[in-house]
Amino acid sequence: MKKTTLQITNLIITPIAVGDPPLLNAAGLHAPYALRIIIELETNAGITGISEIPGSERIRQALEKAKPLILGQHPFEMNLIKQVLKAHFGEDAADQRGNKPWDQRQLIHIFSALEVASLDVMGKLLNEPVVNLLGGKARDRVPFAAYLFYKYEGAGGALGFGVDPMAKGWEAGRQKEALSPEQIVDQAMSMCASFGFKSIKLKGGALEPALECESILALRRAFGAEMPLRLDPNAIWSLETAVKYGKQMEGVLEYYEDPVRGQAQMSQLAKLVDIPLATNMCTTSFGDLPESIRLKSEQIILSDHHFWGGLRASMELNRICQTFGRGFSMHSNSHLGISMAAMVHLGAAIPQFDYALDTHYPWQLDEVIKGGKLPIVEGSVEVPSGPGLGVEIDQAQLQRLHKNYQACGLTERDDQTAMQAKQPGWKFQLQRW
Ligand code: GKR
Ligand code: MG
Repeated sequence: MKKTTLQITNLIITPIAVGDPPLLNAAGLHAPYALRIIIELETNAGITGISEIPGSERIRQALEKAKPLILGQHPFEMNLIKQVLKAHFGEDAADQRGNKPWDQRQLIHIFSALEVASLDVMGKLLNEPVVNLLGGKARDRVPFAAYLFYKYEGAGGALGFGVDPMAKGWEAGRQKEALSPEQIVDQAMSMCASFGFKSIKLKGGALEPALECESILALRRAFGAEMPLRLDPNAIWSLETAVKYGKQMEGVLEYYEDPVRGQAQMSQLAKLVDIPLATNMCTTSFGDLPESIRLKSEQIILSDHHFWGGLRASMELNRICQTFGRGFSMHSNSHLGISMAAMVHLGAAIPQFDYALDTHYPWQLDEVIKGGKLPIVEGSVEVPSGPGLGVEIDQAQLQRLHKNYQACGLTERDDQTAMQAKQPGWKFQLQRW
């Protein structure tokens, strides 16, 4: 009997806009909607694989251009698909990442979208969870950290800076202003009470460094030494500032994430401050690793399957970190449950698990998967047990969020413009303090 070759028959690319509160960072302010793209990769076996990546009109158009190149390809032949994509789009140049806290490379987004969807197809065909395609579970539950943000009051979405007075618990907590150390402690209490997180990360680079350092010390007083704390100024501090405040946080921070810009400055800082340094901005691709190792610029590399070329590439990164004595954790951006499921499968499979992973998940109330949000209990998420990613698209929600996208007028993430609505004339700076 002739075996029918498995083929990709269609790629459905749906941009969506997800309600996001007014969170502050080094690049400005989150707009009321965060953009994502949902991918459905259909095959002639009647099986559809899904994935989610950060949204941008530029990436959506690139995905549309990639579509005719991958139709008819075998969905497991990702090495070949990568070659085809590289031949068409060219390699991402290092400077295409951009100088913002998030990554703007094109090929890496497209490849990650296709690789996760391909693994979902594979898992569904074999009736096995994605974690088993990555070598199987090293743990059943994956720990995440509370991710705190300075913020203006507001719920995001259609409410923008408005608040929903009927909200309760964390839904009310996430709307509150947080511009002082006391308000950050309140935010942490509310988030940890709702999700049971056992580590805390504070997004810095938004307010005066002295206030951000004081917020970390206030969190330490409130939660005690058993709660690991991290601060991430997104590379916007000078070396002098990073040393000054780093000294005050020695023995308090679990790690110091991208306080300064570039491997050379991180390497200098590592010699001056006794806190492990972590990065998702200075070492962001395999090509950056030799210099990171040579300069000893970071002790912890924050992977992100959306930006490191998928789940299998992130497994490779984890092994490289093990080989060179580097810690490994995971970076995030505003996201929904398909990305969360992929992060959980990866987090369950990595041999070396050093630190609770980042997630923005509690900040987004919207969801695109059936059954609503994956529960975070005691700070961790159970690996979905169904085939593939173990989550399915709720088509009604997908269409609702797509309508949000069409209505909101946003086509790219632009935190500077969102910030200018609050502070006219505000400009992003490579080094602010
Ligand atoms: O969501 O504002 C944000 C963050 O600043 C995000 O864009 C960063 O990429 O969380 C990220 C980080 O750790 O740098
Ligand atoms: Mg970071």
